[in-house]
Amino acid sequence: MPVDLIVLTRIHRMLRLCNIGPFLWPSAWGADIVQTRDSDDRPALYGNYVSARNTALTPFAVLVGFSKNQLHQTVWRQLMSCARLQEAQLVMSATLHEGHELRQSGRPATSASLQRLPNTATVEEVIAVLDEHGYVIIDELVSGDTMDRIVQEMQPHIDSSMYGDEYFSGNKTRRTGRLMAHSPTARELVMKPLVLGVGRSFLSASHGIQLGSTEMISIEPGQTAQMLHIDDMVAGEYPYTPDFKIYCNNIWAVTDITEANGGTRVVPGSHKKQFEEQSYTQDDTVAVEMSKGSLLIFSGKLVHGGGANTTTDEIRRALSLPFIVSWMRQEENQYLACPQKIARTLPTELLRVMGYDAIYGMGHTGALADPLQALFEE
Ligand SMILES: O=C(O)CCC(=O)C(=O)O
Ligand SMILES: [Fe+2]
Repeated sequence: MPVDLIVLTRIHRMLRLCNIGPFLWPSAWGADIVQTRDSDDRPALYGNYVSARNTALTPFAVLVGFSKNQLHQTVWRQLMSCARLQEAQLVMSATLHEGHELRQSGRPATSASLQRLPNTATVEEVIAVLDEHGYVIIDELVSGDTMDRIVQEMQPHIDSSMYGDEYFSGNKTRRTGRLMAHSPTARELVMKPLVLGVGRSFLSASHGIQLGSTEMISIEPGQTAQMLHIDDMVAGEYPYTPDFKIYCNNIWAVTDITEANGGTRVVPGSHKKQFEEQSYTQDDTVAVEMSKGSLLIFSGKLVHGGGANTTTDEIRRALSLPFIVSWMRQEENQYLACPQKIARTLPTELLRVMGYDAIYGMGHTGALADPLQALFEE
């Protein structure tokens, strides 16, 4: 059967929860789902998985439709009598919904109906659209030249970046990090008042915000669509309410971005639901098309994924510079990704956003000391 990417994401998350496989961003492992019901028509997923540590095929099973609380002893015993489940070395329960029973009604948006604002928009205007639709595009917030400069600054690092994996990061996609160390122009994007203002306002329930990571994502011809996911998943499996906002992504168009060259695909409005309540496919998505210098801002709760590059000769480049709440672990460790020798040359305001701060004491360097003191100590 064709592997449903949402199901695969969910299994991956179950595996991570159970501490199985490399405890990494979804990479370097694969799952192969062979059946969705057992012989007595009881709902279950069976399959084999491989991981970087354990390359032998390992059978696993996920019991579908039962949360841990619902998995009453009797039901458990009944299910465990099933031969296929006994075979599995791993048995997990998940509140998965089978098929696409929860598919959204109505047709997905088309690129003509995407939510866009001009570059004169205010923080309040951006937040209003972001809260309602889960994403917004700001057209041409910086010049095309700015983006060309970033590519020039990053080119040697892009050229030496590895391709990713087949399941999440993309085997025809190069991801390049450490932009704060290598690209003075990318530093300006992080500090753009509108973008910083939206990040602070969107995540205002937290005492502060910080840069979550810096990543140039170059999608090359032949790359297929990335699995659909939410970025909040980096923080774990908690049943976050829609108001518990922790992640605000900013994806800049470094080249003109089209549906054909791999524009990010989003499911408008999906940020209003718990991830577990969702069962979306690529048919529910719309591709974000935007010209070079434009910005896509979206909630960490919005279902999305990189698009397929069906062109033969265009590389889609986008720069992801998300803001996250100040108490969360950064995906890219800014204290090591940007060597201290370079960090000491950067403006204080940027260093604060990179995490050199101690808001409510979190991140202090001893007796509530300001981490900037330690940075500049000999
Ligand atoms: O490349 C894109 O358009 C999106 C990438 C993405 O969502 C991710 O890697 O988390
Ligand atoms: Fe993402």
